[in-house]
Amino acid sequence: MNASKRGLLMNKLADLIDRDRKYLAELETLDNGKPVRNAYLGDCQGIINVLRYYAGWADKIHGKTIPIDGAFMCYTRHEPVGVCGQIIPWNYPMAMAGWKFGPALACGNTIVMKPAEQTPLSVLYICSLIIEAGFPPGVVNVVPGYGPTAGAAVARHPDIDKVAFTGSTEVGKIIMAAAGETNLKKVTLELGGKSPHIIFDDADIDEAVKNAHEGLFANHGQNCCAGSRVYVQDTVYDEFVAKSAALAEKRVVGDPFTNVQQGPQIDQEQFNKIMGLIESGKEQGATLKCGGKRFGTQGFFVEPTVFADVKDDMRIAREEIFGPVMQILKFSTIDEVIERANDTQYGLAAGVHTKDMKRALHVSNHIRAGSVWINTYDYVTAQTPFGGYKMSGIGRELGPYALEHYTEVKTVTVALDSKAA
Ligand code: TXE
Repeated sequence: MNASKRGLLMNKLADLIDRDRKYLAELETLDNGKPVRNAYLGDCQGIINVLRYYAGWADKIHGKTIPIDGAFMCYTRHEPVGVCGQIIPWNYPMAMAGWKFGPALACGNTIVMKPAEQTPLSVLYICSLIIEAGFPPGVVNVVPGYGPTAGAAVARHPDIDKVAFTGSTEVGKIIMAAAGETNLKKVTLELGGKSPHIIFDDADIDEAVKNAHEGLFANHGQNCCAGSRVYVQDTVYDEFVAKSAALAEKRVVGDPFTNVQQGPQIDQEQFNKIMGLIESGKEQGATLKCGGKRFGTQGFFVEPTVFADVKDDMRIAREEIFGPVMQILKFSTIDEVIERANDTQYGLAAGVHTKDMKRALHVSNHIRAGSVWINTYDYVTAQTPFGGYKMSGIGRELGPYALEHYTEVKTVTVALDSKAA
């Protein structure tokens, strides 16, 4: 179909999601456990924004004419990659579907998506909206199932040309190996993180406490760029720890269909992982400032937890917890904190709080991470690339950068009778 028609269909889909967003938000909360208000305002708006952003790109993806030597004309075509396998996680089911659908559809690809086994409902409902919007049959296919079966089939399938994966670093390696062992399908990965959030003593401390709090506790800590290593300069350390613990204690936990900030963790497995890491923090000598236990007696609720006096080699400072558990570490100098912040296998995101912009830019230049936020945290938009250095991933999602992963570039060279002027 015409490229412009693809854009219209994508906008139509965004309209339909907007029409049904109350239902979709409730479905997301039922499946995932996040507060329904967040699902409505955050996740639904997230997929709408991304679809609209890429709808605008649909008829603006094109090649170049290149002035090569000799009597030739040369141009490039940006063609779709073909069939794109997309495997997504459970922490932001709808939003992750949007990040994957948007660039793939704008570039004219077809999709085989496997949602996470914990959270297939919202994307299955969106399938009905894709039909209603008028996409041709076969363009978007959703195959729910487990990772080692349905997911592995996507990663290994010889007729799938590209696989885009968001999930754990461990499974990211399996996906990449599967592509290598089969048809060398193109691979993009968005994996885990252990992101540093650095607070200098000249920062607005109350603002920094608030940003560090949301940067970690948002989505129950189930966020790949959660600022889970909070480095605070020694001169303001005690004040920062006291205020962070006080804020965490006030966080409202409970039934996500009511007016709370935090619902249950996704499942027993994640709940056990989080509780195990909290225990390791206590055993390895971190100071528990608040939380540290199961919340209530039913379900996978975890008390918002803050650890102080955390050392770089503790498990809670090295492993992705993916839960509502904040680690606060102390530092003295800028060089020291840069070195410690970079001492991780991950490189997804980082934050810096300071009023000194030269210092902020120096830190930002030296941190090996795909996103750096200065005096804010976790501000991700449809227009801006997102992805990881090191073992946090390969490639970028969102913004124009994602389009490169969904196109093949063809160089066409034509012999002429004489050199073009
Ligand atoms: O992830 P998995 P899990 C991190 C976070 C979390 C940990 C484990 O630290 O605690 O990973 O979570 C599919 N072949 N993140 O076990 O297994 C699976 O079905 C193909 C960070 O839930 O990586 C699901 O659709 N696919 C993260 C998706 O991979 C396979 C988000 C993610 O599941 C597969 C989630 C296989 N062999 C967890 N095995 C982020 N980057 O945001 C599983 N899957």
